[in-house]
Amino acid sequence: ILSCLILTNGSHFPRYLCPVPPNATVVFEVEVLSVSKGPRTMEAFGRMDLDKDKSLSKAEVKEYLKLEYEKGGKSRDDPFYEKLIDDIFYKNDGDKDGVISAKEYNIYQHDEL
Ligand SMILES: [Ca+2]
Ligand SMILES: [Ca+2]
Repeated sequence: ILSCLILTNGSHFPRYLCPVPPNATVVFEVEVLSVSKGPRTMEAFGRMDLDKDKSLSKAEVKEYLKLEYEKGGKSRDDPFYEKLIDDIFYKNDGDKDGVISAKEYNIYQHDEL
């Protein structure tokens, strides 16, 4: 188990390389997930957070959606984005203050998994 621990901490891969007790596997997977998903999640958040105030306003999410859709060659009209944003904020803005905080965004990402 000790050698497994070292392997797991050093890289994203070797969670299945060595046998571990059932309980330990869960812990390892959580650790591996938090390592491999965490930075990517926050990177996407940072890209959306244009004014870097660590929260996403509706305008920022809209900008991001527009960019993403235009990148895919499928630009949409405003009502389309508004509806999407309403849905996103309905699901993610847990305290209903009109912005998605980093914490709320992270919770959303985990739900998606
Ligand atoms: Ca912001
Ligand atoms: Ca909020």
